[in-house]
Amino acid sequence: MNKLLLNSIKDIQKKTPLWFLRQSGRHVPEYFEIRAKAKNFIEFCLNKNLVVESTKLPLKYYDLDAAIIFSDILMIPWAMNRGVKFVKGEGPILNPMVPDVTKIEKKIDIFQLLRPINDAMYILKKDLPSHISLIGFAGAPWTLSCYMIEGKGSKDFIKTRTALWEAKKWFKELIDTLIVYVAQKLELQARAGADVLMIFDSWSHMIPYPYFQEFGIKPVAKIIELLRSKNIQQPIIGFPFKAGTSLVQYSYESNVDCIALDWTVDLDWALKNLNSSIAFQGNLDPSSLISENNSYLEESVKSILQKMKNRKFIFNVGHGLTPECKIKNVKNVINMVRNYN
Ligand code: 1CP
Repeated sequence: MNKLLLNSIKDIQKKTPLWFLRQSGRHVPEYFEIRAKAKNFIEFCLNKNLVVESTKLPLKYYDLDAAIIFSDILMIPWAMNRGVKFVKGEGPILNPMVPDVTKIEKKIDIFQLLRPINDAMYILKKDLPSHISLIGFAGAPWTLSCYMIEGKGSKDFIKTRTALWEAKKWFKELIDTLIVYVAQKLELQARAGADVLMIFDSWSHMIPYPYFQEFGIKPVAKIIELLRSKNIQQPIIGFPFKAGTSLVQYSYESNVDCIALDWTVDLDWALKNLNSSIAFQGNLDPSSLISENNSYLEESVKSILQKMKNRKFIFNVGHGLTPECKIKNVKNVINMVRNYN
């Protein structure tokens, strides 16, 4: 079966595929009923039936070209025994790692610990209509290290940035370990039937410029090299969130097949400056999906489609849908993209 999303990473298509980052989450009403069936968020992500149900949930409402496996980037830190918990109203909490002091766990079996993801993917592969691409994903080593060192989200990740130069040997060891585990998590999903793999570097804008190549680009290139050496050929979407001008180097050196662009990126600039051989994904501002007044939303959708006309392109938001986003606005966007010529 022809999958529009896969085709559009390889070549320019007449039609534009679309899906939405965090499409399965909290803006869909039944999400809470599904989540309530598990004891906590980690148990939710480890329950193959609940994972299947929530991955399929957005397809009940929307005509989409992809389903993203319901999971979280913090399942790798969980597997590394970092005590990951999701606390209501606070987000994720981990046992913080102390640079140069905390021992780095190197002997875990990702394939065994994350087996429910494998099992859910096998079920999804059978259940999903064949035109829909199934997306597997992982967090990039830098973003995972941010959560593991800080022990939670942060507005500036100062402890992680300091570790870059104060505990460089230890920090490199952590990143090198994460490269292996991220590649294994992606391998597991590819072998279980993922059509596309995505690497989220949600905190790439926290990397100080002199370190961007070493910790924002090289780990991604290394992960892709490891996957290709195991004959895993699925296309890779990289998402260096808000990386600004560093997107240029990332587009040439990370070896991703598609680069996801956040809502701060000027598409004219991107067309001029980024590697023209790779596909783009993005970059609608998810906040435009909140309002009753759709004029800015409609203007943005048209402008994105117009600019990306002669480009390998996947329509998406420039970051995750938020709980406030309205289902009718998402439907409006889908109609516009489907009817665009
Ligand atoms: O459509 C989907 O919802 C797909 C599943 C998915 C994905 C791709 C979830 C479920 N999380 C993620 C990735 C993820 N998790 C990222 C990368 C993408 C991004 O930047 O948004 C990050 C940074 C996380 C970490 C995370 N998970 C946070 C912290 C964010 C921060 O600002 O520090 C939080 C709050 C979560 C919980 C989570 N993960 C997923 C959902 C639906 C939720 C909300 C849990 C809930 O309230 O029920």
